[in-house]
Amino acid sequence: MSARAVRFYDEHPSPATLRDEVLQGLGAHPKRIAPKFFYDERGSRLFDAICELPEYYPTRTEMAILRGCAPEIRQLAGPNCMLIELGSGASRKIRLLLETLRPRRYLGIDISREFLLESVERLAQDYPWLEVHAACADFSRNLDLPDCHGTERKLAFFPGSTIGNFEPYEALAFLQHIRRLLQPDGALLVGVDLKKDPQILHRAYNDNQGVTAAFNLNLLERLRSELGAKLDPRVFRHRAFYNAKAGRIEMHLVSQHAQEICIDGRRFRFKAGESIHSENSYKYSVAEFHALARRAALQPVRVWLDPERLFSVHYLSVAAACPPYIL
Ligand code: AVJ
Repeated sequence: MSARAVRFYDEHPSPATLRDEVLQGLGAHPKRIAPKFFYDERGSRLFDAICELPEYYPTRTEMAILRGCAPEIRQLAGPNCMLIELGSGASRKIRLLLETLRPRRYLGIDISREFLLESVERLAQDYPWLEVHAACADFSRNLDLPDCHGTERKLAFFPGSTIGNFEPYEALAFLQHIRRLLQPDGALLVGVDLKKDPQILHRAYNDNQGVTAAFNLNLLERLRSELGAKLDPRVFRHRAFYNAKAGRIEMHLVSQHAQEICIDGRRFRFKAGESIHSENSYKYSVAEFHALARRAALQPVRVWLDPERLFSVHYLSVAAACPPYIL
């Protein structure tokens, strides 16, 4: 099969979006830039490298959970569904589901255009029986589906604890929105990182090889190459720590000394030690996430954990009652 088999919908945010959001974020107190901007092509590759790190447990743990629960998911979702993947990235996890679920249609949505295209083309080649669609979009802003669905049951897959990037109130709004898309009989399969010993969290975001640091610092390279920002990335350091009160990992780019950076003729002053807050990664207990899901009128049907209780995969359904074929 050729690459033409993929139906592609391009809603990639414009460079103006990046500029507007960055200028706004750097003008705020404290300074911040949203983590979705990590994922240019190099950032997506660095994130892939993070997923292979010994310290970064979420990816392999979620994969192991999915391998175990895929048959049950098939029972819950039934055959011939439409599988929608949010933040599909390298699309490795989805393969576990595709093989067991045998959906009719697949739609991958991601903000990283080249990366998305490459991976969905590989999917189309490897699964010739699958109708493959891809949409390049910022799903944190615009989650309207392209017009590529029929009446089949929709199963959305939101892996990797990307939901942890949202503030809890944003996560709630996001779940409410997904729920509308999945009506009337769809379900959401979502990977959520669990609260745990902060030491384990700390190691996962401060790896020995410095890949996470490179991933964080790549944001500054992006500001230079895409926005023509005048700044010296070497003046910034990666910092990640667990904020126990908020229940989240925070990543920052810390300015080592007082400086000014310049974008589009606008100057942003940094004090020594001042940072750009580049990511939050919220961690949820199972009970906390269930409460959030219920507030979005999503019904927790099943949750799977690994034996060490590092990570969780939730199956949440739109319909309040269990679908008849699993009774
Ligand atoms: C893609 C948001 C799930 O929070 O663990 C990995 C991103 N940042 N290392 C996470 C990330 C630093 C990741 N998510």
